[in-house]
Amino acid sequence: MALDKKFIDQFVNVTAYASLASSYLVGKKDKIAADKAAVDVMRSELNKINFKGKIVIGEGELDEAPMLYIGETVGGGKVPELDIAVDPLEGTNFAANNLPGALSVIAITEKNNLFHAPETYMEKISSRVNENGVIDLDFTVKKNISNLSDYLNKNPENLTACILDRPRHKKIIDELEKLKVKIKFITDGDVSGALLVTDEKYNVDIFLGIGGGPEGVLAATALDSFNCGFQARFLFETNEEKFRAKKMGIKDLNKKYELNEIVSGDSIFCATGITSGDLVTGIKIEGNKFISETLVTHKSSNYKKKLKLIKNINDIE
Ligand code: VTB
Repeated sequence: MALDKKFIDQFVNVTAYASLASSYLVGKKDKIAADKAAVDVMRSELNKINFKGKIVIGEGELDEAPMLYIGETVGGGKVPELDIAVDPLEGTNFAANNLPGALSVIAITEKNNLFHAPETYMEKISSRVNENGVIDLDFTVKKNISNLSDYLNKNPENLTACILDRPRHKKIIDELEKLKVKIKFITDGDVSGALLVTDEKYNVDIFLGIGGGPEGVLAATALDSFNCGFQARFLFETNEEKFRAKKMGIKDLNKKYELNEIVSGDSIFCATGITSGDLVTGIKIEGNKFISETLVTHKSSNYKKKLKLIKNINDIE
């Protein structure tokens, strides 16, 4: 079954209002307050929508987060039953320091169609290629770049790879440099990083590296609508992480996940800009009005759009 189109505007409102709430705390050097503002509003907006949602990716486990915790039920109705992944403030550093790229993100599928990702690191790879055997998490960087170069008919020196700037990526970065691939380093925010492959205008051909698992699931939802390729593998550092993963039902901790094992069926994805970044522009306030921009996808209707909303701040209950 497809998700009703009426949900598109309703979920856009959720991330737009959460972004507005967080935008008042931009540049205040307080990550926790900026996150809390987005969480509170996201939760109350979700509860105004007529559906029964289960948070499968949220602010943490019940013992870690009082709101939008994993397993929490949201929504003001009994049907339809949907799974929800949220990242009310993706890029808390960006918001706290008034840097580009802070987003409010949500992904929705029908019940049991969204992966319940544990709060661990995830090795990820995304590109515009959606065919088996071209880009693969198990290939070397060299092989992936050479395949991508053939596939896109571009020399490696004309390819751009996006990666989080972290010491853990030294080997990948050294390899990319050796191959003369251009690198777009991001300091945070790999939901946006992974999505820069969705349109040639962003000038990113491949995204790779290790970031958050929950962020990977969110990005995968949008990548699915853009018909892009994505693969992932969780990385567990501690025994506690392994234990939690097993408790969540993950049997093979080293499994490589294909996109359709992370998200299946119909989906809606919304990412609203809090501060302006590569993907969307941030919240602007003009007098009584606020302007937001949201990247929205709805898989079954092939809807992919950047929606600008202009709303009266006083109209928000
Ligand atoms: C990752 C990434 C996120 O934080 O979770 C990162 O997926 C934290 O990574 O997009 P480090 O532990 O290396 O700092 C973000 O960049 C922002 O939430």
